[in-house]
Amino acid sequence: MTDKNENIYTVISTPNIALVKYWGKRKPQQLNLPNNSSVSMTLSSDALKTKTSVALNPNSKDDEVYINGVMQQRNSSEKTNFIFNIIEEMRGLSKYNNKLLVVSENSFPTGSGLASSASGAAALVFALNTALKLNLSTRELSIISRKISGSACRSVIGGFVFWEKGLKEDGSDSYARQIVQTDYWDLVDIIGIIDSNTKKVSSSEGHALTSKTSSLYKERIKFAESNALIAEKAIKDKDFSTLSEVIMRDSNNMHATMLDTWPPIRYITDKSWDALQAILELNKSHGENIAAYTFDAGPNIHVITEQKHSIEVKKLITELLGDENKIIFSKIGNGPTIINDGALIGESLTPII
Ligand code: 2P0
Repeated sequence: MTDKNENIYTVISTPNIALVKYWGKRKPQQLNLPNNSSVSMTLSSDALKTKTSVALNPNSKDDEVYINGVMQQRNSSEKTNFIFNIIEEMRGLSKYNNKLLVVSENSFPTGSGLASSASGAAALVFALNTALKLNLSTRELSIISRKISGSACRSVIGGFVFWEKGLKEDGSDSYARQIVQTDYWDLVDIIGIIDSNTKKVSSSEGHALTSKTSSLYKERIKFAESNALIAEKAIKDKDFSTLSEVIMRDSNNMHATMLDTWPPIRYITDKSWDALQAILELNKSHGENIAAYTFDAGPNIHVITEQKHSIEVKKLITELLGDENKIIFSKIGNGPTIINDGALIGESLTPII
């Protein structure tokens, strides 16, 4: 399909992996304002990506949103409402008064702890910005995408990223900024898929439950805030020894508060733990840290390492999982990319359009 349509704008965006994690929200919770700052690496688009097209749709009665081929109904979930609200908010900033069609597809399972919402929200906000000719700054796009999904505010920027927690109730000082750009340091993320099924407790539920019930959580906020600052410096210094320890301990700490939640939440499985142990053993055998494990709200292991160690790490995780197809290899990415400003639309999207 090669029809040219001047009214279709397509953006490719990617997830990010948090090296220091966001877990728990301050009030007002619907703005996805974090209790602590966090640090991430934006992933490259050859690994995991979301492709989102926005079409100006003047003859339609209503805005239409399709995610992975499924038409989204307003009010069907909190997340869907956020999406429709953001469309309205961004249209309100523009000169365009008619309806929009949004088609979004992930190259990876949604809701499995692989940050599909971060990637999707960043792509949507970028595509709307382009389609509606808003010319918003990266900071403004970060703030808007945060309202759909907190971690999305980090995916609008490439390279290494710091999300300032901010203090204001309106969220105007809670946005992501770049620490250093993509090619500053050649770290990679080797992801071992331990389970790609949808998680039982969504991140949104988890954020709320942990901050409300975990007795360890107050300490977590202080620990994570200090970790974010240490990680930022270690990245600027390319100090893998310091960064790797912060990454592993911050992940441990977040999962400890999850276990301390009532009723308890456990995202990592026995197999995740085996993989964690294998990374500790690997570091021990080298006499220094050459790799750091981290787990998000899911069982899949992310191993951060320098490119020079990536073959050894990949081999280890492949042996552990017994299947090369369960490994996703990602470099650091540049953030959202506009792929066809008014040009062609990809084949996979055409049937729905
Ligand atoms: C993070 N996670 O920093 C942490 C680590 C999961 C564990 O951000 O409710 O999907 O949309 O703001 O962003 C997942 O939470 O939650 C997350 P909402 P989000 O990446």
